[in-house]
Amino acid sequence: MKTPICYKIIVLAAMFLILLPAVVFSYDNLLNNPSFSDGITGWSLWSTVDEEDVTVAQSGLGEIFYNTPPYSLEVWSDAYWDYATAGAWQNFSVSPSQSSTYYASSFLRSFSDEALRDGAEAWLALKWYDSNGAQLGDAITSPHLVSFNDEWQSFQVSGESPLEAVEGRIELRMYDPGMSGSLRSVYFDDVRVGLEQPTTVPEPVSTLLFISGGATLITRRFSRKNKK
Ligand SMILES: [Ca+2]
Repeated sequence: MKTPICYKIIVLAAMFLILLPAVVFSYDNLLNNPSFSDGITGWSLWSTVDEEDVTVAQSGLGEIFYNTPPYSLEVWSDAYWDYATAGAWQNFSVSPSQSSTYYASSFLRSFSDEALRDGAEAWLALKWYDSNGAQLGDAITSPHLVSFNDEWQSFQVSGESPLEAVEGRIELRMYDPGMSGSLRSVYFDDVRVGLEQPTTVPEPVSTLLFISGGATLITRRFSRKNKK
């Protein structure tokens, strides 16, 4: 016996309702230009020493220099007389008068020929600010990349926003203790800040497969019932 049309409609409506939030959450990112496809738009760059020695710039010289085409962000240093910090930051709005957990992540890569080493390192930092622009508490930091990895590796940090916070800030940081020798550099790409933990975000494709599998089971069950 054929499956009644009303069951098909119910199954399709259920699929739509389940899939909708899954797709929305997958793309939840509070940052502007998180993959540097629009250059450094939306990002503020800083360097504590001369720009000729520490540089922060959009990079897209070739395939290995980005995680997603066509660009990434490069931070490099050859300062040898003094320590330096350099990087990029971007603010994002937080829910007012509400404490929420924010999850931040970025891919980092350091090449062996310009390796982070001997104290030169890179990491992510998450900060909170009140309505007067004053920082609330200490920065929360991700694990540090302290040597070359020669691959795009995801680094993550999460933290709860204080009740008084009106803004959060994600920083992509590099520290160089100041040493002689060849360059130290690190690349950042695909930065994300969101209210959903990246590892638990359902992927649209797998969600679709899961739902279509469930829908097949339901329709089969209905057809079986109708056959009885
Ligand atoms: Ca990119």
